[in-house]
Amino acid sequence: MGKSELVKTAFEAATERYAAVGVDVQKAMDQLQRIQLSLHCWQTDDVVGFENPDGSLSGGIQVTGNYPGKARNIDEVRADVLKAASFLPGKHRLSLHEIYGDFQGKKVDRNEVGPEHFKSWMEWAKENGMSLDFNPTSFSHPKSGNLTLANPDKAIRDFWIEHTKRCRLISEEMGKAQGNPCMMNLWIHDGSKEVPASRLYYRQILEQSLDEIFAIEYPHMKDAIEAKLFGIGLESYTVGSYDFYLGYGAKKGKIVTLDTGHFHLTESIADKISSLLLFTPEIMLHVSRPIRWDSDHVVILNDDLLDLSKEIVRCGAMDRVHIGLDYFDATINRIGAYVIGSRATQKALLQALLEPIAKLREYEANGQYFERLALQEEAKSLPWNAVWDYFCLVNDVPVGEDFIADIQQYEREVTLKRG
Ligand code: RNT
Ligand code: ZN
Repeated sequence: MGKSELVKTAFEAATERYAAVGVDVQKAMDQLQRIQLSLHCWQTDDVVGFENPDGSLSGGIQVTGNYPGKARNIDEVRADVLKAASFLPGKHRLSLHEIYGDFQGKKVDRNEVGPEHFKSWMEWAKENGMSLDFNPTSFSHPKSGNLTLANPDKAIRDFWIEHTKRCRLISEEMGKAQGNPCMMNLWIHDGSKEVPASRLYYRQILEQSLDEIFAIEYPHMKDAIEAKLFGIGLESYTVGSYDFYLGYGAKKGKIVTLDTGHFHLTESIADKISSLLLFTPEIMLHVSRPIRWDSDHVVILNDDLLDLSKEIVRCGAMDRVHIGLDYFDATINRIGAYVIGSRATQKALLQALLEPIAKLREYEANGQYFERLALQEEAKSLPWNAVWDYFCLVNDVPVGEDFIADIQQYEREVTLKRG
C-alpha cells in the first residue's frame, strides 16, 4: 500500500473509533481548517529586522544560537515565511514587527514610520493570500532604555507614544487593505533591575500613555496588550505586569495577550481563558515554550499546549481567541523551527477539537467522576494522529516527517548559501 492509501485507511478506522464516542471527525477537520495561526516574522532572523541589521537585541529579550542561514533582508524573510507556510495545512497570517518595515535602505526613525513603509508588505500579503498582524517595536533602539511608555521623561515618553500611535494607523491600513481586522499587539519591556521606590508612579504614567494612544477608534484594527513577568536585566519590576494589563483590558475593553512564557512556571495559562472571555472582548495568544524562564523555545506538543487548546475549544471560543506564535530559536534550522512549532499548535488544536466533550460533560453533570476520568484518559490515545495525517494529505502538505527532507533541501539550496 502506498503512503496515501495507508493514511486513508487509517483515517477511515479513526473516524469510526471517534464516532463511537460521539465525535464527528469531519466537523473537527472543518473547524481546524478555519483556524489561522499568526506566524511571527521574527523567527526568520532572530528578531533583527531591517532598521539596524547590525544592532543588538535589547529590551530584556534574548535569542540564543548562531545557526547559519538566517534571513538578511526583506526578500529572504518573505521567501522563508512562504517556505515555512508551505509545510502547514490551512491558511495562516503573518505578524510583522515595526522594525521589519520596507525602509529601502533609508533611516526611518520609529516616530517617523507610516503605512507607506508597509505598502509592499500589504501587496505581498495580498498576492500570497495572507493577512497581516502588527506589533510596535519598543526594543533595540537608542531611546529604549529601561522605560519607554512609562518614562517620566516627557520627551522620551512622547517619542514612544508617537511611535505606537503610528503603528495603530499602520495596523488600520493593513486591516482595511486585507478586509479583516489587523491585530496590533503592544508589548513594551519597561521595568527595572532593582526594586523601585515608586511602583505606582510608573504604572500611572503607563496608564496615561495608553489612554492617549488609544484615544482614536479605528474600525479595521484591534488592540491587544501583552504583559510580562520580567525581562533579563529588569528582574525586580515590570510596569506592564499581568495585573496591570488585565485591569486595563477589563476596564477599557482591550484584548489581553497571554504569552505562555510570561507567567510563573507553575501557573496554568489554560485556566485563564475562561475568565478572560467573561471580562475582555477577545484574547490574543503568544504561543511559546518557557524552559525555566521566558526562554522562547520552539513550541512542541506538550501538556501545556494541549491544555490551552482544549480550553479554547471547550469554551467554543475559536473565533474569539487569536493564536499567534512567539518564539525564537537560533540553534537549529529556523524554518524547521517555524514548522515544528506551527504544526505542534495545529496538532494540539486538532486533539482538542476531537475531544469527546459531550460525553464528558454528561458524566460530569451526573456526578460520574470515575467515568469522566476514564474517558479523559482513553481520549488521549484515540487515533487523532490518523486524522492529522489525513488533514495534511487533503491539504496537500507533507504527511508526517516528510517535511524534514524538504527543509534539508531548502537549506542546501538556499539558506546555507547565505553568507
Ligand atoms: C517579549 C514578548 C514579545 C516579543 C516580540 C518580539 O517577551 O513576548 O511579544 O517576543 O514582540
Ligand atoms: Zn510575546
